[in-house]
Amino acid sequence: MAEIKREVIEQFQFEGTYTEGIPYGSGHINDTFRVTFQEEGKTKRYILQRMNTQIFLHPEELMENVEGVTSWLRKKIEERGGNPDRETLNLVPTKQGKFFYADTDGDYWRAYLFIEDAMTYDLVEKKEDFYESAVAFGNFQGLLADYPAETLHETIQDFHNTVKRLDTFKKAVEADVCKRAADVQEEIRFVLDREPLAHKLCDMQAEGKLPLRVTHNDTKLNNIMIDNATGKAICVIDLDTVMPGLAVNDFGDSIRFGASTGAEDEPDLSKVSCSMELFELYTKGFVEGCKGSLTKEELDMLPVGAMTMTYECGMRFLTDYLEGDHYFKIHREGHNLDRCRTQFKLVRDMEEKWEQMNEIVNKYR
Ligand code: A2G
Repeated sequence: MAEIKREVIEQFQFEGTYTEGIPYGSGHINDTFRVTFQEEGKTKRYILQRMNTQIFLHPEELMENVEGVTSWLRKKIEERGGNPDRETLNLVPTKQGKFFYADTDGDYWRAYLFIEDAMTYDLVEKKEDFYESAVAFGNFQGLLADYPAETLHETIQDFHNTVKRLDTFKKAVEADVCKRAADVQEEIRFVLDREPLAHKLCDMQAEGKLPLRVTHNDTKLNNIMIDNATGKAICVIDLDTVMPGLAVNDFGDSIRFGASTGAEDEPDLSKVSCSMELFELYTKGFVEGCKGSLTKEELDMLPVGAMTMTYECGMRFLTDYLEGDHYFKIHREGHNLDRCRTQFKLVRDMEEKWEQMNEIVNKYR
């Protein structure tokens, strides 16, 4: 984790005198801090992030996306009488009026208003929270339905191109730079046995059977802020991967993360399964939130989206494990392997519950 630099603090239009900066949240990609300022007895807090430019190779383009999308959301939220300071992320500009600062070491930083009296959750604590998050992600798609998607930059090329992910995985197995492949033969076989799954949605997209939409691409429960007082989902966060994509993948990633009965890195796999109760709650909320905008094919493919995203994510964790853990931040030895195993346990569980998943989707379409 990087340190906050004085130089950085001084660049942004923060109000008051800097008193504290602490690491914040459980993100795997950027370094996130909550910074506190005091002015005339009043406390102001902000989120300050050092962007991961190993992963996001074009931070200027990424910030153009974030600026475009957050100002669009602000306008839409104002129009419907909401509170844009709480219902969308709001960038804090630098003193030069830019939305990021490149420091003297070449690190890129950005800042947001901190949303007070709201939290994110890594695990579903109350079932309503998960339903709320579904409505929020559905809504997010709805609010951005007429956003000019072609103006968005692809912040990570082929982010959810599962076929390319599989290709990268195979290369990692072959190269085996850390000599770890021998110990994970079962997991490698698991991926290879399901090759057709990697192709399903990519093929449909190529054939024009699934429309390209503005998507979030990282729709985990913990990317939604829930208001402490009302229990309502108020704000979608982490907009780094907002780009054109498939709605079913946004749906699928939420199920992967939030409908699991265990944490993403739970080492005890007996605690990990895909809860059909949570799957149903999310399906209901998401379909409602999208307000009739999903096509027949998209609705048909919701369960495939769930399975594909889970499979892809497990494969990405395994690739990173094989390559020496350079992508996802790890906090213990074998962390990426534990994460991979939870994902594959979920895929297996979904395979067993396949019929039920399809019945649930049919109930809400
Ligand atoms: O970890 C990150 O948020 C990833 N984001 C996301 O794709 C998913 O793999 C997740 C798993 O918890 C990026 O790679 C940008």
